[in-house]
Amino acid sequence: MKKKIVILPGDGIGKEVTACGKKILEQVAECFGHQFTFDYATIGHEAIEATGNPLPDESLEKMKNSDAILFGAVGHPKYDNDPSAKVRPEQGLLKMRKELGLYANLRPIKLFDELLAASSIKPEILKGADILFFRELTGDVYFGERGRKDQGSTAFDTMIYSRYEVERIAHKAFKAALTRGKKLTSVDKANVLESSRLWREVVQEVAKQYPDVTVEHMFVDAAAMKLIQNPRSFDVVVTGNLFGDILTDEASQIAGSMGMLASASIGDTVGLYEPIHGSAHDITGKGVANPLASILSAALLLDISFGLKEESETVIKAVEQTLKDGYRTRDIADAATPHEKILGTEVMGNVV
Ligand code: GGG
Repeated sequence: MKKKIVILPGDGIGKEVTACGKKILEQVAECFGHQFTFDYATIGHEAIEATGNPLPDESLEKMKNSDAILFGAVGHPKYDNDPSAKVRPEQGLLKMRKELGLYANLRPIKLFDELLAASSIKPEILKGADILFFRELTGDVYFGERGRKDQGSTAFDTMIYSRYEVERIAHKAFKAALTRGKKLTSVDKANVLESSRLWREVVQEVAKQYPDVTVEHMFVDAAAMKLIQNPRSFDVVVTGNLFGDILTDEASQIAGSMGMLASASIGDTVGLYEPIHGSAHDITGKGVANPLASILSAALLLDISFGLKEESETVIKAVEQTLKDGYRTRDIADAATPHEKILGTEVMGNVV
């Protein structure tokens, strides 16, 4: 198979982990006789420094003309302490999602048995937890009208959803539920928010087309609690952009670390694959970042964008074996991990 992949390392540890994800794709191409060609593009802080634009047109063009995108992360601490900054790295990420029509963000929350001890949640509550989140990605407060009034002393962001936006992600989530445990939890805040009342109404309508799927509706505050209290009660979860962003970071504790969670952003065109973690400038350049989320993102890419199920499974099994052999990056090590088995980013990637 011949495919063009755009590598979009971005900022901070994005560069370090994406190098490992790319290496895995090269290995897969070599072992299975595929021809993958790679091209690089810029985004985020790096792109602002070079061009003044967090998502240069050239990057977008390369992505539009590719078969899949492997992305790292965006962000830089200088913007965190400068709320007045007009141009920010995250704008590149939002623009990319909108321009490429990437409305469905799949975030599998899978706990490898070997990491039971790395989680802060009790093993007996956790064992066997396996959740697939669908986070809506191109609506909500991220894209609603925002601004300041009263001479800047009042700020507002608008939470906005249209029927078609809810419908299309609901269909994706229901279809996934049919291939798994046939249970779907839709998370909203319909007791308070009008946009959530529309969300619930539309999910209820779509549900009629999937009579084999059991549906429950849950308020986001209750879902946040239940995720930690009884993670095994969830199968597929569908929710909006903001709630999904927050809940999946929380759910990373089920998998042991943010460094373990991969994601796929899909829509009607090219697919984009990235770890859910950000640029983590506190550890950038130290060579300690966990590359497994990027490697598992590469596995999702092989499966979803290229339909290469065996290749994807092989990558996941390699990650599993690495963990079985006791190798850890420091975010997933525990008190029992021998010092010599705690590896840096590059070596961990090479072991996989
Ligand atoms: N790899 C994910 C990433 O770069 N996250 C940084 C970020 O700004 N995320 C906001 C979002 O996902 O909406």
